[in-house]
Amino acid sequence: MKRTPMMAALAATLALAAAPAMAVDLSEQTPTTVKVELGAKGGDLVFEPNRLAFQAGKLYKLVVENPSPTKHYFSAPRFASAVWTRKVEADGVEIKGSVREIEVKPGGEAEWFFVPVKAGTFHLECTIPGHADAGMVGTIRIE
Ligand SMILES: [Cu+2]
Repeated sequence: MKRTPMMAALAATLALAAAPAMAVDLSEQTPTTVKVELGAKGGDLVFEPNRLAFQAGKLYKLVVENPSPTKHYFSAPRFASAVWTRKVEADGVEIKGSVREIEVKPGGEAEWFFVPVKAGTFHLECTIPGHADAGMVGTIRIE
């Protein structure tokens, strides 16, 4: 059978459609950077922002900063188990594997690289006694 231009175009389209599935490596995407602050300079016990949203399947770099005078935790265990963690970087150290919560000292910063894998709404809080009650809570959504 003679190969018509239409068939060639169809073959090219099928090859294009198949290519992403064959080449996919979600961990090698360019990350989307999202920043969250733990506490405020003046000492307010808040997450800024206190609502975060991510899309499943995309690579993120979550920059967790602490501009406040005391240490805080970014604690969201259910969220942590709904993402695939590539690594966490802090102070020249790189940690691979799953993460449950991140402690950030005053003036400190950590970078959490992950790909959300499960949709849902998750609770975020600082686990230092009294901080969640004072308002250090948030919501994370994966869509
Ligand atoms: Cu706190």
